[in-house]
Amino acid sequence: MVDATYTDSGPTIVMRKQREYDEDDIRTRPSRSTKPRSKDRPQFADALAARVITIDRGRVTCAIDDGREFFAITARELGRRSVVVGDLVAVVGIPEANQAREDFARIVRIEERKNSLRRSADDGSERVLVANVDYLAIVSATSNPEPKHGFVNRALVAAFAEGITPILVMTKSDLASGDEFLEIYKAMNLPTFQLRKDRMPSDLIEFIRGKVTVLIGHSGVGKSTLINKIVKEAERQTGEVNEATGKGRHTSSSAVALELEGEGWIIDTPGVRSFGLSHIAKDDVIAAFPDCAEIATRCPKNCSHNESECALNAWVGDDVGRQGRVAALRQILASLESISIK
Ligand SMILES: Nc1nc2c(ncn2[C@@H]2O[C@H](COP(=O)(O)OP(=O)(O)OP(=O)(O)O)[C@@H](O)[C@H]2O)c(=O)[nH]1
Ligand SMILES: [Mg+2]
Ligand SMILES: [Zn+2]
Repeated sequence: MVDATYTDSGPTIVMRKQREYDEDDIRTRPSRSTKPRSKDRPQFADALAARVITIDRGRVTCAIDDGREFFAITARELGRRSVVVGDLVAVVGIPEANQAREDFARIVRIEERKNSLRRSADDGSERVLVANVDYLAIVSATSNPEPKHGFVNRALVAAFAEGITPILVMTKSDLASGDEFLEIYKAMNLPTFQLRKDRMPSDLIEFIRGKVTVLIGHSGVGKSTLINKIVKEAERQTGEVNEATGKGRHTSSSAVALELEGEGWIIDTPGVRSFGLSHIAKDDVIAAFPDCAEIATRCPKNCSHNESECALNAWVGDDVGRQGRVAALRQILASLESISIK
């Protein structure tokens, strides 16, 4: 069993004598002596609801409603199940404020996830980035680094597949206009925000209030810069974009959930290099375009939806709105295909 002490310069992990923790290890619960344990009492009836707000090199930090944050380990009972940022959990043994953190709180239950944002790696493995989000903010910069449709499209698919509402966020509007890049998404009527760091993102703040929003995007697009404007005490580190390569420096190294003023959460994530989707099927994408999906039921079997026999062709006709949506659908399907080919 590993124990840890905490100093200003970070945790010092010390190996202690081999033993398992049990409930008696939790010395931080004052009600212990007044509430005798009964065999009939459901296990962990006194567990509190918490949210996983960050995981840094395996170290899990949770928060509870009163604002307290603390380190936690997953209880033995959970076996190999692991938590991700955004998980809602039940914990026991939460340290009191100002108490030495010599024991970890224990996560005794992971609540069922309403969704989880996942991406697949080249080796076919799947990684859950975050769980239980309402909005996926897909962040691109107008330039430095250049915006990429492939990335936005794949992120859109990932959001649709999990029933998460995507938001398009374009940063660095002071450097160039994002209009041209955003044109193809117009017909999808997605919430779209064009921002610059010298202005307050008031509309976005208003929009995400009370919700859980995760920002994803390439390194250097300005996710942490944006979060610092939205959450006053965030103090997220930001990094210059490399002038020679136009790429970010992967400044943020782990996902962190920060509480919004009032209600809601915003999650900063490390810049992603790619967004693998081999776990997502074509039908998930089409389902995100309900009107197209209905028409596509008349397509020939195994239609790619980008061929002359495709039923969408006749349906589109001269309707500009339909044209836009089918074009967006086809572009997203193409992005899906280009990376799911093994
Ligand atoms: N001109 C301009 N620069 C910006 C804007 N937003 C962010 N930047 C700059 O872009 C650089 C990268 O910003 P970060 O916030 O670190 O980017 P990030 O997306 O968090 O990057 P990673 O943590 O590496 O994924 C910094 O130098 C910011 O000052 C903006 O609206 N306009
Ligand atoms: Mg960052
Ligand atoms: Zn078709």
